[in-house]
Amino acid sequence: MLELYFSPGACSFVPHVGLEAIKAATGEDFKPNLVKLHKGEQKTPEYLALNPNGQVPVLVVDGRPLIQIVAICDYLDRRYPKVGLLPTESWQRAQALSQLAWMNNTVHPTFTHWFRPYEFTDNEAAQAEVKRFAVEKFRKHLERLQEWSKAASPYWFGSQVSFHDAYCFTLLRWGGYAGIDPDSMPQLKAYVERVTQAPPVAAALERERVKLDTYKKAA
Ligand SMILES: N[C@@H](CCC(=O)N[C@@H](CS)C(=O)NCC(=O)O)C(=O)O
Repeated sequence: MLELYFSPGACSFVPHVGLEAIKAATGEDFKPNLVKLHKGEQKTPEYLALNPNGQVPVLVVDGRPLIQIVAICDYLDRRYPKVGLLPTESWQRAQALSQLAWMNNTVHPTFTHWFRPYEFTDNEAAQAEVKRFAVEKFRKHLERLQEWSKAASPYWFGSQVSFHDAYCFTLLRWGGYAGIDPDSMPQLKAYVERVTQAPPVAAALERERVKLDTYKKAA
């Protein structure tokens, strides 16, 4: 039995899409467990017993918790190899995990510097500077994703939508909150819009009730 602890719009969208793809391809269902991050549900003793980092996502497999997106994605792909979530050839697979790791350990934390600058310094003036600096770095990371996304046909790995597609959606969507106009990345935006049409992504979006467009144009 598989369970996913997730929060709408958070990085847990990445395994959420993977689980929907597995459900569509194999019929194996999962139990979605909503975690309200804004209410601090990720810091309760019960939740910390699942993930001592107090974060989503957590994948629970027959009662055993697995944390960290890269590990969760690797596990799901190995458990359901026929779904084709990650390449099987050794070099291509290593490259795929390298890209996923970079999204998770670099692009994502750069956004966290903008979103939660108080996690990095308790000096309020320094927090404003951290935010300013982070958003420019984040834009550069999105530009690299845009370059990579040009090879997506129609998705990152071809016909099967996967984790990388879901991460690109999440990161471009977060950029809107930070004031990055998705129209300034037209190829990345067109690719991500295509991704939202894939049935596993549409199913996860419907459950999370989130939309790509978070950018507020200046009046
Ligand atoms: N490296 C972690 C990142 C997880 C993460 O940053 N989760 C965020 C949501 S995107 C979270 O739960 N934040 C709530 C908090 O830190 O209180 C992973 O791959 O699981």
